[in-house]
Amino acid sequence: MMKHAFAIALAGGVAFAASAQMEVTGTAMLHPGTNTIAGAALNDSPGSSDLTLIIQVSVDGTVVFDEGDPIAAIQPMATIDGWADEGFDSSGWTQGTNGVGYGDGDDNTEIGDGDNAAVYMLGWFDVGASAGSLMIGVDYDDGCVVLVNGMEVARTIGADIGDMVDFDSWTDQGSGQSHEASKTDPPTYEVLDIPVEFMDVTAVEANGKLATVWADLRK
Ligand SMILES: [Ca+2]
Ligand SMILES: [Ca+2]
Ligand SMILES: [Ca+2]
Repeated sequence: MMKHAFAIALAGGVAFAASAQMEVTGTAMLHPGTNTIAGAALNDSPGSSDLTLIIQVSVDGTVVFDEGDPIAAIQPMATIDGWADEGFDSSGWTQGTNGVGYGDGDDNTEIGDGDNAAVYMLGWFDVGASAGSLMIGVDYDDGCVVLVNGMEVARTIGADIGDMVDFDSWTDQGSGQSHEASKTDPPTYEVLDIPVEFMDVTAVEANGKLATVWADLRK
């Protein structure tokens, strides 16, 4: 029910908040078929009483991933290589629904605690024969990093997150960063307009092609 209610609100152009504490950090490499959205929910410092990450994805103005959609989640206790990549095996993770965290009564999948910095969430959305725009909305406490098909596209500003988000990426390691989730129903998202590069390849061959493209860009 919540999902449908929000779709209507979205069509009316409400329930959006301009991004206040987020920045775009990369280009989304989209392809036809199933694409992977990954989010790291990050606490500010040990003992934090709450954690939240809810993600919404819109492609060409249509919501394709929303609160309540299936996700896999984990509270990482060590580095997990490639956790945000397409095809990553998350079958051993908690299977739940978007979003994740604990405290404040705003988490569909309750996971995590104040002794640990991060909770990872993996979800999936379908793209058709083309994709020109990608809007990603996040409602979060205290910080987050968002990746599409394994590449980072957005993160919280002014936080002490390293170059690569990791299991111990507390957002306040001196910066003082903290941020409250909206706790509204439906969520109030901070929305980011993510640059898109569309590759007309099938999901089966996408992994290798995307890796090749990004390796070239980094030269
Ligand atoms: Ca917190
Ligand atoms: Ca929460
Ligand atoms: Ca808080």
